Amino acid sequence: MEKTNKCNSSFVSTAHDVEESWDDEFQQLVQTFPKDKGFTGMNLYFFQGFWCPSIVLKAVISCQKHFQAFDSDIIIATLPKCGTTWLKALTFSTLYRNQFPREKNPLLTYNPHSLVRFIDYDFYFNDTCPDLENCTLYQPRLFSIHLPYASLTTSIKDSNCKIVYLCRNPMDTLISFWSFFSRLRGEGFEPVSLDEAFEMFCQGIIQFGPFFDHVLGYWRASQEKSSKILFLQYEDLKEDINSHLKKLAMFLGVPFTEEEEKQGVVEEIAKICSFENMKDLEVNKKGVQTFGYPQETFSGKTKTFEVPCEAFFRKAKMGDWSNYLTPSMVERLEKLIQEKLENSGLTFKLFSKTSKDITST
Ligand code: PAP
Repeated sequence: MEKTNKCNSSFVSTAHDVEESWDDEFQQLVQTFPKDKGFTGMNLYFFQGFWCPSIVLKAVISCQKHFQAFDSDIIIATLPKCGTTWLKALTFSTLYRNQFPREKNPLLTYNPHSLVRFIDYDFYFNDTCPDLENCTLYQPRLFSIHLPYASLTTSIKDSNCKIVYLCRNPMDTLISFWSFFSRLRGEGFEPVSLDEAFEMFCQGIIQFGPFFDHVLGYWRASQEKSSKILFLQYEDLKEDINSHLKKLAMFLGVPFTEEEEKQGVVEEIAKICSFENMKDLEVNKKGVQTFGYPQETFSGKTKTFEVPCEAFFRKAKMGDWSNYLTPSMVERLEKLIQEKLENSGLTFKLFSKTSKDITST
């Protein structure tokens, strides 16, 4: 196992500060929610059937009260560590491709999290009711969210806005989660063992989890409303990015023209958004991503937190879990996958040397 490098981030300490800043009324409300430390160093509160990280609990409640979706909006929905950064890059580059010169894709100079902002972690982080009419640089508005389907605002569910959902097999998601937060916990926080993280993951105690509830919520909704929700899997994108980019463009209502296909636009977007390209960009090697939308429009309330951009680019390998999980962990998780996905029609590709792909029974 490689040595875990610690990197400085204000993620975990900001979560503690946010909790300290809650007023009495909110503290009282929160006391009614079950609470768990989770394995990331941030308190999780069980709220509306999912584990909400304390850092965004208030923002989530504000967003549920006030966010108004437009019919033209596009919303990227994911569980953390399932490929959010990649999907942001792909969707941004596809949707807005005719709004900037081909050789000047903003992804070359900005981290995808700056170009596609989170509704909860950014816009509602400092403001209970921000003006989001013209909050994005390009049109239509493109947002990102980690909330489970059941907790989306009714305006997202009932309007004609579109949702692109990306999931990833649970074993790689767990390892990515654990590695990310092992790096970000930083000074003053005890490292969490993989055993502990594994146990909590199996019990469903992860940010915005349980994992299977999140995935199945969007899976079932996408089965019912296929023109509203595009359900994608990380492993499928890894296996054939070009055909999935075409599918994405079609879903977004901006299909690639024959001329664009001839000119290699699809391959160009795939290449710019590839892990190999993105992790080597100066901005992603040296930059720091600030969440909490620190723009001037929200001046006066500028609580933000930072994550070094390089933390979003680790290995991007399918089946990396086989370098970490013990055979008994694998057996337990395989059983859980079978149990949870039974009769759902959903399957995960696990990609390991030892384990077969899991299919639902
Ligand atoms: P986030 O929730 O913190 O935004 P997210 O982007 O969802 O993280 O997931 C990070 C994972 O996507 C990392 O996986 P790993 O830990 O197994 O390596 C990261 O390496 C991977 N990733 C980031 N960018 C890309 C990309 N362009 N293509 C494929 N995978 C990527």
